[in-house]
Amino acid sequence: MRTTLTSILGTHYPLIQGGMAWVADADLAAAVSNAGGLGVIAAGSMDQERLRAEIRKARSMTDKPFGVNIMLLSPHTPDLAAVVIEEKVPVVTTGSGSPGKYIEAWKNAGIRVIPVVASTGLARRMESLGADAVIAEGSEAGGHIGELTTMTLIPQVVDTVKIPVVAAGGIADGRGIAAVSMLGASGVQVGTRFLASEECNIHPNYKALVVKCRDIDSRVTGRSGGHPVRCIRSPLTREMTALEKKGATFEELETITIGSLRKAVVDGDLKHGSFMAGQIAGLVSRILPVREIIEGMFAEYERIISQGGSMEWKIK
Ligand code: TUI
Repeated sequence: MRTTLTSILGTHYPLIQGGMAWVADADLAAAVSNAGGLGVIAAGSMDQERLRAEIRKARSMTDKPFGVNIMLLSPHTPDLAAVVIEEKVPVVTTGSGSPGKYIEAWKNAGIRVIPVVASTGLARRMESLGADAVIAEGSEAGGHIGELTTMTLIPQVVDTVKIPVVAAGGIADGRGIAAVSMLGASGVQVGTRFLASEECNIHPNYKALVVKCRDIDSRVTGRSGGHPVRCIRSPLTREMTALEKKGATFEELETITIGSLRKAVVDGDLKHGSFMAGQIAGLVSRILPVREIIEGMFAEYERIISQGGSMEWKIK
């Protein structure tokens, strides 16, 4: 494929892997890049030396471009922002805030900057500061989410900015790619689908939960503290919901959420872990190699659009 986004990214497919904190390491990023997407190392759980090591490891595993995701709530953000420049990372994605103060330095270093936005306002701001594209992420997504759904956010962002819009939230197969292409998206970001990949290093308990969870098994907690987070329902989400109903303070909530993503990813702790995943996890039923996931998605997309994407495509 050759599209505006593939030329910005230097990839075969217009696909970016979600920058999932604690999850997306060099192994996953290199696998996605080798399969023709843009693999992304998530710096959210790392300090600068750990990030540098992961970048160098990914370089040893692929000669294709890959990116780094900077999660802006991280206390290490200023140091991590410098590492991507020092290590000459070709693409940076960001999440959970505005990367405004870093964009100029990244652009001066020749880095392609693609922030995640959850509103038209931030999309417009990012375009005016020189972002190469934006990832518009709907609230179907896993982890930290905004208010608007993918279906409503994408067309509004597409009408707000001239730069390419990458759709995220709820996309895990070729139907999802076809759908957001109709809304004007120039590409997709996929996270949850890669949780159930062979190359993803999360604990087997986490993968098993993603594979077995149903459409209705997703919960959003943390709204009271201003950082809503979507996870697969668990004893932790139940406790969070109960505490929030009682009007618990941010500090009270923090005592059970601190370290909970690590407990899910590293320890597979079914009681205390937060198993972040998008609503589309209900559709994910098989652990596959990354290459099969990506090739399968785009083969299905091609099949749909070759029939004109008509409303009858499924009906024989
Ligand atoms: O960042 C994500 N997803 C994440 S980050 C993460 S680690 C974490 N864990 C617990 C609490 C908070 C974070 C897990 N999942 N997705 C991208 C994303 N960005 N979603 C929503 C946003 C966002 C929201 C508000 C971006 C900007 C924003 O406002 C910025 C502004 O200044 O307007």
